[in-house]
Amino acid sequence: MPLDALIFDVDGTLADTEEAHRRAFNLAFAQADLPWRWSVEEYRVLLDVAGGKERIRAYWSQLPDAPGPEAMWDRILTLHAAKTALYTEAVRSGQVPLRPGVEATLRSARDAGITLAIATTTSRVNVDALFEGTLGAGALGWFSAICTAETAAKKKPAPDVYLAALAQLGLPPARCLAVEDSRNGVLAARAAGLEVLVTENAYTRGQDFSGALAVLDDLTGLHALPDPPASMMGPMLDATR
Ligand code: XBP
Ligand code: MG
Repeated sequence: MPLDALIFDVDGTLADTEEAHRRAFNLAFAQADLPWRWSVEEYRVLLDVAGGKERIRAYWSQLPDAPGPEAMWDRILTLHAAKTALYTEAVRSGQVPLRPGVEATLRSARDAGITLAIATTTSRVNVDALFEGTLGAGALGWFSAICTAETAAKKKPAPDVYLAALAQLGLPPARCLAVEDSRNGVLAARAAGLEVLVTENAYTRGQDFSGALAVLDDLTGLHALPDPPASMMGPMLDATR
């Protein structure tokens, strides 16, 4: 069946943002006089929890000085707001480029008349900042639906953000393809009834991507895709040949 829409995850898929997230978390912890510093290895494990606020809660909850849930959540909201300010500042200044093949894929999909959408667990301001620092804010207009943490309270691996994107597009899942970088993303997309293509990265390499149509190093490899998804993406791939 030909493809009507591509629905993209953001973090780790459009850009390798997780290092910028990790540094922003650590800076926010330092500014708040907290001794926490997440190493790359520790952060790889923490990424199993989608969403920055939820990630801090999962980490803090297993420390001996963890306060009660309400006091903890208040503190987390303040910490996360500081982290978001630091992250958006870094990303808006162009410190994180798009991953290889992303811009070409977006442009060829548009040329082929394929609708674009975003389904991410990150905050909307983070998506805006990434585009401001890369393709320019105008490219946000390329997407017919931008569904974020504010759209769906239940984060990946729950399907909610993908279901919201499908509802906004008014399309059935069979006519869309999700592009993801993580196991949580694959589970979310599959639970929403979508086929999913994985572009793995340093943080997600080696995860269990069962259920994905294909696993690529990055989106420069689209022409070498097996069938499906090659047949689904046919018109779009033809446009770039
Ligand atoms: C990525 C995330 C995000 C970011 C942090 O998941 O879990 O939470 O790490 O962003 P996915 P916030 O790529 O599957 O959407 O701090 O704004 O939550
Ligand atoms: Mg991701």
